Formats: sequence, structure tokens, C-alpha cells
Amino acid sequence: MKTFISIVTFNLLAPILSDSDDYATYAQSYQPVATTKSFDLTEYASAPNTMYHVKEMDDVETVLGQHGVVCMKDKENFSPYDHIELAKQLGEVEVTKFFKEVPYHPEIALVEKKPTDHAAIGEFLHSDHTYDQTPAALGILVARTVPKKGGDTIFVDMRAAYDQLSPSTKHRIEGMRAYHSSGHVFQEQSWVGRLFVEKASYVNTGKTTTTLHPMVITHPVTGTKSLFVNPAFTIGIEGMGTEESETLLRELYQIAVQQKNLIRFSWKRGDVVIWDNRSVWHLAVNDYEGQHRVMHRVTTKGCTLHDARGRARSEQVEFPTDPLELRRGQTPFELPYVRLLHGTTAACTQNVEGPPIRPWWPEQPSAFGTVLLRAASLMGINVATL
Ligand SMILES: O=C(O)CCC(=O)C(=O)O
Repeated sequence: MKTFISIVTFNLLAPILSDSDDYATYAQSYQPVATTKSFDLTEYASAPNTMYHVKEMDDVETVLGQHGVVCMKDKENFSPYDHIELAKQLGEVEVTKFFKEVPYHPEIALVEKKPTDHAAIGEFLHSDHTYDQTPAALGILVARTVPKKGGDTIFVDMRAAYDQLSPSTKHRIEGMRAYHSSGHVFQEQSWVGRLFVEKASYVNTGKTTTTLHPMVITHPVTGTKSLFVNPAFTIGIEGMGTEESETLLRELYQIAVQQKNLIRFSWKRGDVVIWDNRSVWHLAVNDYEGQHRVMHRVTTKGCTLHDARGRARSEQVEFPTDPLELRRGQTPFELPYVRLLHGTTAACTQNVEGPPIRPWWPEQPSAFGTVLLRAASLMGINVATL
């Protein structure tokens, strides 16, 4: 019965999108590197294979500190060895727990969407590894196979988002902490996880954690303040009830995804992008149904995070309640966590400049799907954890 409901609801809720002609209309005027935003995606044009010189590495670090994201175009011959070497120049390599590895290179995470997959790794706004006590520092992503169209990555400036908060909100959240978890996304049994990610893309899905981090952090390298919550992994605020926490997070997320804070990067094979997870969120745009996209990611190790007053306050904990627990008659789409995840990602993809983006996932199930989900929930079956 459970499996039946799970299969039926999944199929009801997963729409098949057809390719959009909108691309042709927008392609000519589309400028992926904007210059009028609160931060620029700086094109760091180094000569091929010369970027390991110390001076250049210093430049990358400086630019990364200023902008949060750096790209290096057209690194056609950038090998997996170059990739790992670059990461070692910038920090200590950290192996991503839940990702498959690139054959013969355990340091490199495979970020792949096959033509038969619906969900894509990273298609909801997030910063990497925030469920860990020492969240990832840098992500270094290399494009190996890109779809003919689509498959951009959006970055969101979380330092700008912090700056744009009202003085009273800044004051209110400065000493607060939020729960970040991997369980609801990666756990084997999670229906929500199954809807949002292709389970076959992940490994080690049993080993999940929850960590409290300050909601405003002082960047460990630049000292800049940044808003440190994200829709994919943040599941609540310490000491707050579900509704209160949802309201505050929604307010913060809406400020974050304003158009002026967004940059959309359009990939070509061989492009390399480096971002700082303490400064920006990112999102892999999942708009290339039926096509193949392969990216390689190396991550550098982060550190325990300090709050706005410079106090170390990251702490591994248990989340007091199950974020996927449904009330009787409630559908998984009405879960606060899911509403925030969908709503913020939808707002971000609507606000960003460039070709329109339509998500493959539904914001709401069909009327029939809703009835089915409510009935299951009334019968005491939690489809969110099937
Ligand atoms: O594929 C992308 O564009 C981003 C992938 C991603 O979200 C990640 O590696 O965390």
C-alpha cells in the first residue's frame, strides 16, 4: 500500500516539461555576465594552464573575497589532476559525503543529471554541507558535459542580503541560530528527498547530521557579515515554533532572492567556477529535460563559524522534531520546510534575468493528487516519509 501510494503520488506530482521556444526569443539579448548587480561574476581570464602561479592564486583569493564567485572560462584542457591541484592551492580538499565520486578521483564529486533523470543535484537554493559542524568553504565546479541549452547556475549574494535587512531585523537575528540538516534530503526513507533528488545520484545516505549555526556569520577570511541560512538545509530556528520560524525565514529569503542579488552563469564545456559557500547560495537550474549534464566538483574544508559578534557558535545537535512530520490531513506540500524551499526557489528563478525558467516539479499537486494526499494523511500514512 505504502509503495503504491508513493509511486502514484510521485507520478502525479512529477510533470513532464516540453522544451520551450522561449530560449530562441531570449538567446540573443541574454547577457550571462552582468555588471550592474550588487556583485559581479568576475571573469578571471588567466592564460590556459598558468593559473597555479602563486601571484595568480593570490589574485583568485582576492577576487573571491570581494565577489564570492570567480569564473575561469575555456579551460578546455583542465584535467581532474588540475582540478584537485587548484583546490589544494586554495585550501584542504574535503570529500563530499553524499556524492558519487569521479572514477579514480575520490576527491572529485560527480554532479550528473542523466537524460532519463528528472531531478538534478543542487536544483534548490543552498550552500554546501551546512548540515556539518564545519560547512564547506569553497566549491570548485568544472563543466564536463553541458546541455545544448539550459543548465545554468544561479548564485545569490548573501552578504548583500544581510546588508539589505532593516536595522531591527539585523539586531533581532544577530544572536540567533538555525538548524541545518541533511536527513530530510538524503535519508533513504525520505519521500521529500525522493521527490527532489534522484536517489541513484547519492551515496552514504544513512549518515545524516543536524547542526546549529549562527544566522549571521562573520566570514572567517574577509570578516564580512553574511546571512547564513538556506532553503535546502535549514529546517528551523532555535527556540522558535514552526510557524514563527517559517515566517522569519520567508522574510529573510525574500530579501535574498531580489533580482539585484542574483547572478546567472551560463556554462560552456571547460569553464571553471569557484564560489565561497559562506558568501553565496547557489542553484543548478534544472531546465534541460532529456539532456545530459556532467559537472565535477571539488570542495575545500571549512571551519566552525563565528557569529556577528565573533563568537564560535556552530554545534552538532539533534533536531527536536521531525521536519517531515505531517499533521492529519496535511499534504507534504504544506510542510513549512517544503513551502519555503519551493517558494524561495520559484521566486529566485522568476526574478533572475535571462531565459524564463520553469521548474520540473509542481508547486502544488493536481486537485486529484491533493485529495489522494489528504486521504493518505487522514488515514495516518505520512507520505512525506514513505
Ligand atoms: O551543477 C550545478 O550547477 C551546481 C551543483 C551544486 O549545486 C553543487 O555541487 O552543490
